[in-house]
Amino acid sequence: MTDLRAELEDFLKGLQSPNILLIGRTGVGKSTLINSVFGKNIAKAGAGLPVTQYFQKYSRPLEEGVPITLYDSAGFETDKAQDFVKGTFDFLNSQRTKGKEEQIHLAWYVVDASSARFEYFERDLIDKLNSERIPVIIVLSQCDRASDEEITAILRVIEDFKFEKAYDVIQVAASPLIKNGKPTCEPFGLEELVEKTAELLPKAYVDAFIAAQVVNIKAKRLVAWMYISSAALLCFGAGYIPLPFTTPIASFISQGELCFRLAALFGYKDLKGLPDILKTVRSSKEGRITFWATMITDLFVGEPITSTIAGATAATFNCVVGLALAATFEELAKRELEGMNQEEIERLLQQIFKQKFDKYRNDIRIKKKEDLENIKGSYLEGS
Ligand SMILES: Nc1nc2c(ncn2[C@@H]2O[C@H](COP(=O)(O)OP(=O)(O)OP(=O)(O)O)[C@@H](O)[C@H]2O)c(=O)[nH]1
Ligand SMILES: [Mg+2]
Repeated sequence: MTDLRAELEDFLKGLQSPNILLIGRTGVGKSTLINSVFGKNIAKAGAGLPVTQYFQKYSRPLEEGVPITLYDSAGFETDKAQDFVKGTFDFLNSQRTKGKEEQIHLAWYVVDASSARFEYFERDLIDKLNSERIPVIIVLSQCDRASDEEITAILRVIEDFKFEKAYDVIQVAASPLIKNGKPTCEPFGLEELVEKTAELLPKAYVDAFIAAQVVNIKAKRLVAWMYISSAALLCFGAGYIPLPFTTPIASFISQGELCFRLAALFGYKDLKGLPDILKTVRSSKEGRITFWATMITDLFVGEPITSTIAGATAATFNCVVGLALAATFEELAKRELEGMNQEEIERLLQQIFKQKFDKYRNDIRIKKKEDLENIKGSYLEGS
C-alpha cells in the first residue's frame, strides 16, 4: 500500500507542469475560460495569489491532482496599455530568472468576439511574446453572443494587423448565455483550444496539461493509449520477456505506474480503491493463471511456449488491464461531472473495473506488435 502511494507521488512529482498565461481586457471571460477548461473552479473569485500588479497566479497543488499553473492578467484598459505591456514583460523576465520551471510556456490572448476592439499595442504584445518563444493562441471569447457579422469583423481586424506569423485564432463559448434558466447553446471551441495548446506546448508539459484539462476526452484517450501501448510493447522487447508460469506479473512492468498514470490523466489521484484493483489484478487466480492459460490456448493453439508467445501474452494482459483502467476512470470522470460524489465513485470503482476488465479480456488478443494498431483505432474511436 505504501509502495503504491510512493509510486503515485513519484509519478506526479515527475510530471512537469505547464505555466499558462492569460491576457485580455476586463470582462472578456478569462476566469470563466480557466474554470471551464480545468474544472473545479480553479479561478475562484479572490482566490488567486497576486504576483505582480498585473498578474494573479492560480495553481492546483499536488495534493489536489495534476499540478497546473495559470497566470491570469488583471484586465487592462487602453488608457493604461503601455504600463500593462511593460508590466507583462517585467513579469516574464522575472519568471525567467526563477528558472525553467517558472517560465511561461504558452499564452492565451483572449479577445471578446463582439467587442470589435483590438489595437496596435495588442499586436505588438503578441508578436513580442512570440519573439520570446512563447507560443500564443488568440482566443475569441463569448462567441455564442456575438453575431456572425461581429465575428467576421473582429477576425478581419486581427488579420489586417499583419502579424509576424499567422497565429491560431480559436472561437470559443466557454459559458453560453442563459435564458429562461437554460443555456442558449452548448459550450464550444474548448476541445479545439486544448488540442491546439497541446500541439504548441513544449513536449515535456503536454502530459500534465492533458491530464489537468477536463474538456477534451479524446486527447486524454490519446495519452492513455501512449501509456498502455508502451506497457504492451515492452513485453515484446528483448531482455524483458516474462515467462508466464514462473514470473509474477507485477515484476515485468509496474502495473502500479500504469494505473496511477491513467488515474491522474482522468483526474483521480486519491481513490482509496486503487490499490485494491491492483491487488485483484496481481494476485487473483483470474488475473494470473486462468488468464495466461486462456490467452495462450486462444492465441497459439498447439504451439510450444516460446519467449515470443510469452511476450504476446504479457502484451495482451497489459493492454487488457490498461484499457480496463482507462475506461473505468473515463466513466467515473463522466459521472463526476454529472454530479456524482466521491463516496459513490469509490463504491463504483471495483464494479466498473470488473465489467471493463471482462469486456476487454474477451475482446483483445495480441499476437504481434502490429495488432496494437487495430486496438488503437477502435479505442480512440469508441464512444
Ligand atoms: N455569453 C457568454 N458569457 C460569458 C462567456 N464567458 C464569460 N462570460 C461572462 O462574461 C463576464 C465576465 O467573465 P469573466 O470570466 O469574469 O471575465 P474576466 O476576463 O476574468 O474579467 P476580469 O477578471 O475582470 O478581467 C461574466 O459575466 C461571464 O459570465 C461566454 O462564453 N459566453
Ligand atoms: Mg477574471
